[in-house]
Amino acid sequence: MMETPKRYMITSALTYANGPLHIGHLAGANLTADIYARTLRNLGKDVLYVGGSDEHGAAITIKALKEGTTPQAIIDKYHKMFDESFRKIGISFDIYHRTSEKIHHETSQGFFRTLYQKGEFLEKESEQYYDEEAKAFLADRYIKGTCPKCGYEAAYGDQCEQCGSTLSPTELINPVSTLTGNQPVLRKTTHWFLPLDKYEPWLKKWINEGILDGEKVHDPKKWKNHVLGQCNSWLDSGLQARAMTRDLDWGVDVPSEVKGAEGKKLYVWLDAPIGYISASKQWAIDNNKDWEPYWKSKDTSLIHFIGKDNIVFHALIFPAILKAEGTYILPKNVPANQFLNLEGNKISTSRNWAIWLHEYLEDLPGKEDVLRYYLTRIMPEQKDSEFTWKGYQDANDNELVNNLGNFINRVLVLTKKYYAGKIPDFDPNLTIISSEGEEVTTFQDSELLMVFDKLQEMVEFIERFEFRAALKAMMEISTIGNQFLQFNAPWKLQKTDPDATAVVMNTAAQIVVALSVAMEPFIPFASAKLRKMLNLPPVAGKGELAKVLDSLSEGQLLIEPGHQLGDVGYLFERIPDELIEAQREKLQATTATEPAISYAPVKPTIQFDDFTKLDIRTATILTAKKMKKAKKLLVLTVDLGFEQRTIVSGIAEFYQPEEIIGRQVLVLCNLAPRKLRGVESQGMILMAENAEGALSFVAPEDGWGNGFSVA
Ligand code: B3M
Ligand code: ZN
Repeated sequence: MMETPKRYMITSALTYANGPLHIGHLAGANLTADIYARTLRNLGKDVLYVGGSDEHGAAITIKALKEGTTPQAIIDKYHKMFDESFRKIGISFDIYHRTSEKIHHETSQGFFRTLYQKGEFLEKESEQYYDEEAKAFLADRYIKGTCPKCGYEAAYGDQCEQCGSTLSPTELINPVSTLTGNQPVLRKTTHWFLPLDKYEPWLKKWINEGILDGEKVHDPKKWKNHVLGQCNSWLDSGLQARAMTRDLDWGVDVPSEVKGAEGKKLYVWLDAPIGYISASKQWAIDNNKDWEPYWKSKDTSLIHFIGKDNIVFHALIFPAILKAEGTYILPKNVPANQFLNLEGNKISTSRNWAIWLHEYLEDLPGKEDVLRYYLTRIMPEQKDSEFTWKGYQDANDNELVNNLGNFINRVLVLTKKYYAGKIPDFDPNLTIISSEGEEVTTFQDSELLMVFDKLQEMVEFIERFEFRAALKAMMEISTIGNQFLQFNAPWKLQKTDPDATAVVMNTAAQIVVALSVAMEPFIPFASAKLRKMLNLPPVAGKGELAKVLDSLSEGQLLIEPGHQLGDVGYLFERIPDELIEAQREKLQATTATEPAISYAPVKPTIQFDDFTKLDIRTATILTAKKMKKAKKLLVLTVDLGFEQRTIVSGIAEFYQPEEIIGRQVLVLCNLAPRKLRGVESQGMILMAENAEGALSFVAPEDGWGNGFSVA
């Protein structure tokens, strides 16, 4: 029997600090964890929720290389951005940490040391790919090639981003160095390997039966199918020892007392998940708390929220590391999400096909909850899903405005109107009509029991990581409220039966209060705004939901008659078409300015003799005019020094005749003459052509003499 957990340790995948956050990051590992953590806090549970930036690994150093700056500058820039964006969108980390902190280096080195001293590692010399020009060993993202599993041509040395397979560099077909584009050579180096093959039997039992050292520790039926599936496909193909160190100069040093440690760093997938523990330690220091029960007590429920590309690292490798260390608990669940697509395409950083969180926050201020709501509604829980701006607008207009906002607004406005903003007292024995259209006589039979059921349903869904269904349950409370108002029509009833109206309006106010708590995990900003309108303190994550559930089950009111409301306003507003159009255009435009460049393949090899057959000379353009009835052609005369020639050139779309007179160019002058629109062209001007087909002169420097050969 597993007991109910005493506390929860919740983690969101640490984001590589090598580019801004986008909606995919939110939908995968962060919004999920945040809703989960907020709900548990509202239930009065003991929760520690940590996140942070992943600041090591090739993802960082390669970005620095590309931008001509240092890894430190890169991580500082993006860590700050992440911290700000997460805060603004309301991700309620208890601490947002970073793996470049000293405490993290020490913690992860401590792990390595323990495993080393326990003799868990295999020290192995092996042949690894090496880039002779960059003088670097190539592991992980330093090497690319064709995926042996799916044929994707840009798979990394550790993982194929197309099919999600975990790879090792030697499995890649046609490997090339991402540093120089060179073909790597094999060279010997020594590393420390985690013998995953040795752990395979217990990992199998733990994953599939939830049994560890003879004890039931989790329920595999509660794990998502695709998570179990990925783990088992790995386990079935046989685990292999995996190197836990790298030859790199950016990362956590292998502890210096280890013989041969010099120049070696911890593998980023060893240090990164330990980042959750370092973050917890820092949180404990900052808050004068003890971190250890969260990581070492069997009555803690450890939950890792991640995207599907991180499954094996969190469900096999990190648990193996924790178990090898010996004093830690293993995750109770790893509820990985699938991927979120955007307007028909995969989200892609390199093609700039994304909604960047910092831009969203700037472009659509005050709409944090709309994004949270819509992302939860379409969350890729079981399969990939899709963000569209139209879907975003519809969810806002039809659900947040028309359902939730409308119900709350009607109740608050009518309370202001009929009772000067005071919750009315009522006679509980009067007859009203339920949201199901039935006449009910007692307050107890009324809506509040249905609301109680929905709240419980919502909590159960969240406990099962079914956030879409949980959100729906929350919204159904509002639907109940709307139907209840519709059936009783207090705006009419008030004229004929003010006493019955008071029952209706009091009940409706109770539903609004229940909603203000229920919506907090999903749309915390609207919840805070509503609590202000209700003149109640904000939901502070101290068991408010538990109190609401208790009160409802005991037939107690959530807000007392006579309670005075605050100022009332709208919670949500319609999103105008122009706003959606602007966002759509932005998406298309940013992509257009940074297209994926497709380079023409290199032509078959020629010999030097083939080249010397070309007679290319320097020349100056003397005259230029447009060719009649030919949009693309200019008729030029050029001075080759030894003679002048007429050349017809297809550059009219890129150059005006007057601007090119006097320009120096290169001319292929032994090309057989040919007639273009009746004019004989006696040679060809050499041009460079880019991916969009635009042309540019390639030329010697100004003032260079004419008639000289290109060699
Ligand atoms: N930084 C990969 C990612 O951002 C990696 C996750 C680490 S979690 C410990 O997708
Ligand atoms: Zn693949």
